[in-house]
Amino acid sequence: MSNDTKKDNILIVDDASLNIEMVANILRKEGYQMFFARNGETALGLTKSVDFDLILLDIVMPEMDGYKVCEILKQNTKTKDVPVIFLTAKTDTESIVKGFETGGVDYIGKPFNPPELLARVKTHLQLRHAYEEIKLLSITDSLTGCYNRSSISERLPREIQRARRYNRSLSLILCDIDYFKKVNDTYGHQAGDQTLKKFVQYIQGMIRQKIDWVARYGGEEFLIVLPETDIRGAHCLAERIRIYISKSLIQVQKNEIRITSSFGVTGFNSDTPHEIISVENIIRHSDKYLYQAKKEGRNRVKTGPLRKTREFEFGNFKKLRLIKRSLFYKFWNLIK
Ligand code: GH3
Ligand code: MG
Repeated sequence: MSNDTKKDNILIVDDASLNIEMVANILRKEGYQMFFARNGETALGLTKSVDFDLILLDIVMPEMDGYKVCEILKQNTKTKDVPVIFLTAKTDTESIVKGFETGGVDYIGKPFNPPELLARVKTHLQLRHAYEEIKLLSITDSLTGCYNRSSISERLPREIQRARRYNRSLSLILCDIDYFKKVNDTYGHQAGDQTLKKFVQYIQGMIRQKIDWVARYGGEEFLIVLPETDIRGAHCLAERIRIYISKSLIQVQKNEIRITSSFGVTGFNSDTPHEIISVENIIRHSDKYLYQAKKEGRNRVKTGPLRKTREFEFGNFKKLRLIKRSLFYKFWNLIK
């Protein structure tokens, strides 16, 4: 099982109810949550409402055989990673190879050998959970637990495309902790890390679970994506987060750290011309508004709509400051 609270969901598909019963009897003792289907269509229907961890699939069934069911499962994003083990009396090489080719991970020969069936099921569940963990790690920021930068490029285009296609609104908040360098300098890097973690926890606690999401954009810069939200709503949320953060005392060891943060908010709705809705434009605008918030004194929210922009109008606010800094050092070296 993946953890103590969640039972693994196993789907058993076989047109012979006796076979279903035999498999269920073998697996029942392990405490799995079991679901049954007597044909491919019912099985595919069940996958729409239940998240399965493993599917045991008979090959020879009337109408839709197991190969076909497996092919359909592998074409669907929701089910493509669910391991399928074929239950089959056909153990000739050709049938076995065909099973692997359609996306099966293993096969169990009929008549069933209970210890073997159980061992194969357990092994594939373990592999499935290891795979899920690796997948999760690859999209998560290890320090704060929110999405990492690379998952922005994976998720954001999809999110924007969906909103654009269905004429829905979507907003983006880019936020950055003010004078964060001072936190590190005053309390140490570890305290800085704890502060970052807390900052994300506060944000996570204020957004809609499973709809909105947060990703680490850079060091102490985070992106909040708000589907189905216009910029007025996003502005209100950013303002609420800003106030909450500025009033909170972050307890790290014996220190109480107070921080403020700045926010750049933008987004689009059904009235926004489609040609200006793009990942680059929306990020560029949130960056521009964040830059304004910083320039006007920090600890504030700056919001504006998406506009048609020319490339040179905006730069990344971090980059601009780095350029400023390096120019300063060059100048300093000259006059030294
Ligand atoms: P501003 O108000 O202009 O944003 O000032 P700032 O000091 O927050 O910005 P600056 O870009 O000058 O410094 C950001 C600092 O964030 C410097 C960097 O060491 C720190 N930082 C980035 N990532 C991490 C991290 O993972 N942990 C810790 N502790 N510090 C980090
Ligand atoms: Mg900062």
